[in-house]
Amino acid sequence: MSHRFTRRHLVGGAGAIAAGLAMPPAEAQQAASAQPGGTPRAFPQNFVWGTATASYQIEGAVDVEGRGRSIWDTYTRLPGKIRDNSNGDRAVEHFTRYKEDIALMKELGTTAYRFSIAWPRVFPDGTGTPNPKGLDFYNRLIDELLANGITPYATLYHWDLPQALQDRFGGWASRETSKALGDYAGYVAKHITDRVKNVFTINECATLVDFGYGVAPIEMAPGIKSTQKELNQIRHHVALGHGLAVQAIRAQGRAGTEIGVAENLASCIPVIETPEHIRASEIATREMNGGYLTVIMEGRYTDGFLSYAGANAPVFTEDDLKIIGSPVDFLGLNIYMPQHYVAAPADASGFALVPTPATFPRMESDWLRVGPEAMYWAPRNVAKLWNVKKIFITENGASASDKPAPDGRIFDLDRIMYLRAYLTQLQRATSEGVPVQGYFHWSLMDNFEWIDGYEKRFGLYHVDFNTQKRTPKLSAEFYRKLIAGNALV
Ligand code: GBH
Repeated sequence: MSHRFTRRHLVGGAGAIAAGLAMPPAEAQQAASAQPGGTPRAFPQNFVWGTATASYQIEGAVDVEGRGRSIWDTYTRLPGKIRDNSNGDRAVEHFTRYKEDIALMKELGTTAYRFSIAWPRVFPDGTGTPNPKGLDFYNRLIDELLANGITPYATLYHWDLPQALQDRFGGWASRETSKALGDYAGYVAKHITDRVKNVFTINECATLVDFGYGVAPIEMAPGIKSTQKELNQIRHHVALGHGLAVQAIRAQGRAGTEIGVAENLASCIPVIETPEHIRASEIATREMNGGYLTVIMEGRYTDGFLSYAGANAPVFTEDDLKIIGSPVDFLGLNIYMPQHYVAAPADASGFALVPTPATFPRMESDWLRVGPEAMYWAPRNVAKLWNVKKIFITENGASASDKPAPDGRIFDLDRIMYLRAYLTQLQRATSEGVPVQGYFHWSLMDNFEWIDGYEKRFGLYHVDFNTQKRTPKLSAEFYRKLIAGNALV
């Protein structure tokens, strides 16, 4: 049999045929219609479509306008910690290129943007006197977003803790840091909630604790190894910091400001969708998130959490629990993968965790298992357990090799596969009434991926880290089409 495909048929190569993949400008947009003969695949009206980023991963400009040092400035200097020995000094120069980046958001058709504020820009010493220029950049950013019809969603703490707090208090090992987060949150709320109506306190309590202070071989800043006892106390301080921030924003922000946390929850998926496994996945969701979401939503640690911790349980007061349980307006869920597959147990323990087979599919990052149904079960279980009325998917996305074709275009078919599969499950959730009101794709553009440096790319836009040129990947086109029709494509 002869080879039917020649170079002529390869999109992106020299002499390629166009194959309809020209990434056309906005006027070519067409509203996607419901699928012929099938389920309508639309999202709810007014569904919020956005992208997400974080300060240290994109801004650069680490020593301008009075910014203090963060634990990531320190950590990236330690030999061998970052895969390519890089750091966020330059990152993707968003600090100076923010207008260009907002134009990309507009090109996608997004109407919302989740960014984080660098605490050490605002309080270079963590506490005390605010830097008068600390919020200038964010004010420019917010104003430019609003001028472009993009609603800002601000995260106060996405891991760039002021180094001063690490030096003075050991970071989250002390409740002084929880109090400092509250003070910082109140100050920021006072200055931005005239224009920013949606605020997230902390990004991924679980990640910053487990990898920053944990016993896991993989670590993140500040890279401290703690005992289980210390770790539970650190967990408690982070949850307390969230609660203090909620209270400070309520006290100092404009009335009507909506607040939540953005948590990388332990998503728990029923192994098979039968009533007994589904019930087990609900119980597991509550217990496996005992340190953050559950205590935040219930204002108490579960018996399971406390008995599992035993002598290593955190020391806390009733008042702490009241603060942690301060009512929130919504929950943000960062959903990348299925953390646990759960089955009904043979005994009375409520749930059993089923080990993940080695052949489970993954994206480019080793940890990133592809389990689209996490996007259904996580919000569904959270809404059911705590009667949550408003959920945002604050992050979802995937790393891919993203090698440009000879003509420079990037056909990230694997990212599109991932996205379509996850968004199909999200649409399943919204069509059943799970109250997800928006989705923020991680990430707008390639950026500094923490310990992976610049070696893992999560963007809808490819960034050439030498020239800083942004190029839309095919997934940007996919997302743009989906947003235009507010339905799966
Ligand atoms: C998010 O975390 C972060 O909020 C964001 O800043 C980041 O860029 C994005 O994901 C992509 O990574 O021990 O094998 O699990 C997602 C949760 C938890 C995933 C820590 C990576 C470390 C490797 N992350 N985890 S592993």
